[in-house]
Amino acid sequence: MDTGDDRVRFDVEMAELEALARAAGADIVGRMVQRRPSVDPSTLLGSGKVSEIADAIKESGADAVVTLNPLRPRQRNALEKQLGQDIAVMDRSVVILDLFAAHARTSEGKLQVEVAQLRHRAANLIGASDALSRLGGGIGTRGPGETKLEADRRRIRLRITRLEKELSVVAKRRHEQRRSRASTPVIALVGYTNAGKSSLLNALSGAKVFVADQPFATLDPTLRKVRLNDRIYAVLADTVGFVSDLPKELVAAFRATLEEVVDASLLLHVIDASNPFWERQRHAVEAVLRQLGAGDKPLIIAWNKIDAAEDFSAGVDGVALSAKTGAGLVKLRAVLAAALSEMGPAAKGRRTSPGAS
Ligand SMILES: Nc1nc2c(ncn2[C@@H]2O[C@H](COP(=O)(O)OP(=O)(O)OP(=O)(O)O)[C@@H](O)[C@H]2O)c(=O)[nH]1
Ligand SMILES: [Mg+2]
Repeated sequence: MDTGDDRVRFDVEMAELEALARAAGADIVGRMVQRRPSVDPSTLLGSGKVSEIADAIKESGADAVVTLNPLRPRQRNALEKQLGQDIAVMDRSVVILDLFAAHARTSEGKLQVEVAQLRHRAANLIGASDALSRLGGGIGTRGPGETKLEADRRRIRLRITRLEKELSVVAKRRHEQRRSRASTPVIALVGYTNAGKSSLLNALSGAKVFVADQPFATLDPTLRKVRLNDRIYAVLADTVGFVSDLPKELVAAFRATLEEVVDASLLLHVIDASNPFWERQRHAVEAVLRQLGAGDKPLIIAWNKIDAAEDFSAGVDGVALSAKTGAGLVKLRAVLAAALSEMGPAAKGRRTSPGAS
């Protein structure tokens, strides 16, 4: 095994986790690494490492611990018990859910995040209840907390059902809107978070969509009509960015928003060519596209940030450009127009009808 590669990958994943936590509002006061041949199934970390963390918490006054590895409910409970109940223990998925909750602006976005958080909580409750019922089984009675857990679970399920009903109303409205602009083909911008999708939308359309050097600046979809040449117009759809291992609850909750992607005539995959790990990011995006059932859609690659990329050569596929300096945008418009005219009327006729999923 190439441990050098592993270390680089680990450093990248840690840096990304820190960026996610910071964007969710956290201050990072320290980091710790444990190298183990295998993960402890009950606490994730070895007991020596846990007491090291407890010391670091005392010293820094931290009130939360974030793990890069996914935490099972049982592991999280054990860690919280050992570190003290006022220390929140969470994994990367929870950080991403928090970040989405902090950034959601529209009522639809907020509803979607709440559904994702509830689903996540329900999954964690099930784990906790398993532990309790095992305890209960041991002494021949039902676990003392079990009834409450069942009630909690029921309450969560009811709330999810209610929220999903509200969301389906919003989704229907969105569907109507889509139908009303069915004569203009839609190009969906997809890409890893922070790749420059919103910047490219702004550069192509003159819009002033929020752009920031932070993950998940965009959560709610934005649509802008752009002129590609004197005959061809398209609607550009800017949506939420992807990351590797996007929590499955989030993908499910954002399915309606991501319908723009599934429904689009053409995908424009924006890759940050200045990022040394663009290849890994590209694969993560392609994995989410497959997860959404959009893996076979016509796709053009926009190699963005070439102003900041050293020695960049795009090769044959895609267009090298910079949303910042405007380099390559003339070529991009021409390539998009050509792709749409090649599709002919099919480019406009790909809208799904209501009821079809
Ligand atoms: N140097 C350089 N920076 C760029 C370019 N395009 C975008 N950026 C910067 O990259 C950062 C992210 O840009 P956004 O447009 O917000 O990226 P996004 O893909 O929409 O990101 P999310 O919505 O957070 O997923 C910002 O700091 C931009 O200023 C470019 O062509 N060159
Ligand atoms: Mg954006």
